[in-house]
Amino acid sequence: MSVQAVAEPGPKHNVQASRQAYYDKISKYHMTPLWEVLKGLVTPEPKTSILPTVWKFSDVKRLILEAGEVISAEDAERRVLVLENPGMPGKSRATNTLFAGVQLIMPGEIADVHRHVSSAIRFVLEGEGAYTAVEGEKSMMKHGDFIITANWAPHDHGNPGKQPVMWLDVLDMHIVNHFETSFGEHFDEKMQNTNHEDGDSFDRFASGVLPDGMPVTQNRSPVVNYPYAKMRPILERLKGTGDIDKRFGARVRYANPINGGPVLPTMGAYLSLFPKGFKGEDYRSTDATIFACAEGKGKTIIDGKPFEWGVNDVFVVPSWKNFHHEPAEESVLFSISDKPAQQVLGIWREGN
Ligand code: 1HN
Repeated sequence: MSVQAVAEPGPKHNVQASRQAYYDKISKYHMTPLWEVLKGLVTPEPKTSILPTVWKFSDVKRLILEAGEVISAEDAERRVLVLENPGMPGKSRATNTLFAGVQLIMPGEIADVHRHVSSAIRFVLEGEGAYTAVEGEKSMMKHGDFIITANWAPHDHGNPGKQPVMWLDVLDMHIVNHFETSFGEHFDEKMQNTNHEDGDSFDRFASGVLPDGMPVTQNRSPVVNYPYAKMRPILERLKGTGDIDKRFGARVRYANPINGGPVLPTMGAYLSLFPKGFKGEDYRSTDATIFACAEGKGKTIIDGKPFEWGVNDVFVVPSWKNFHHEPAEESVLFSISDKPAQQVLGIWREGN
């Protein structure tokens, strides 16, 4: 039996040259070889360009108050300083999926009513006397309040008070834009009619009863404002009974009171209290997370490096980086991420 000789492969450069010629040829037909790009597409672990970053409120406040002198809320439409992750400059991203910014509204100003497909949340930083109007409720904003503006909900802001008011805006805009599903529109009037007073939706939907006959299928919370004054004593109760997670402290999850699910399908948020002396255990998860400090001061060790924070500072922990919190005194941190979106898609993971 004669054995056919196997052709010796040619010199390496010949192989490479002939492959390259082949790649050049197929590129004219808008094709490319998977074997050359596979390692960048399916990585053994999540890869991210997002860098751990802290925005100090002392800087944010000084600079946004300066913006108050160069542009009105009306001219700006929304007077917001975008918190840009230095790992993705020019992309208006705090994380790969979430927009974050700090908004200022000066006494006497209004920010006109509009709506868009992106859902937004506000976490109030400093100042009192301003309101946000969402779906007919005029909600007063106070430090630590967590306010949601769901997909397509008309919203406008105003400040009939005497102080500049600043808050953190987080939007799921980069998720919406990833799907190429962004719509937005303005209204003829500047402000929406509000016939629901401050606190209406919280009392109506988050008091252990629901308006009779209400459908219980809504995938986002009907509550507009989760006031800090109502959340803070709950953290105190958890602390009092020792319900303190080794990683997250005494933590509540902001919930949709209809079904216990997340407040929005795309974004979920928590409020954590860390007692004095708490030293967190390492944790990581695939949802890059934006934190804001409501009370206290301390540091978070991210990927082995310390990031210091104090009241109203905002910081980001990228996807799948180990981190733990080390408060220097009793502290409260708010956090928000795209965890609900990842979970519903079945791609969320955690570890340590
Ligand atoms: C927006 O509508 C608001 O309504 C804030 O206050 C920030 C960032 C991007 C796009 C729309 C608001 C925003 C935004």
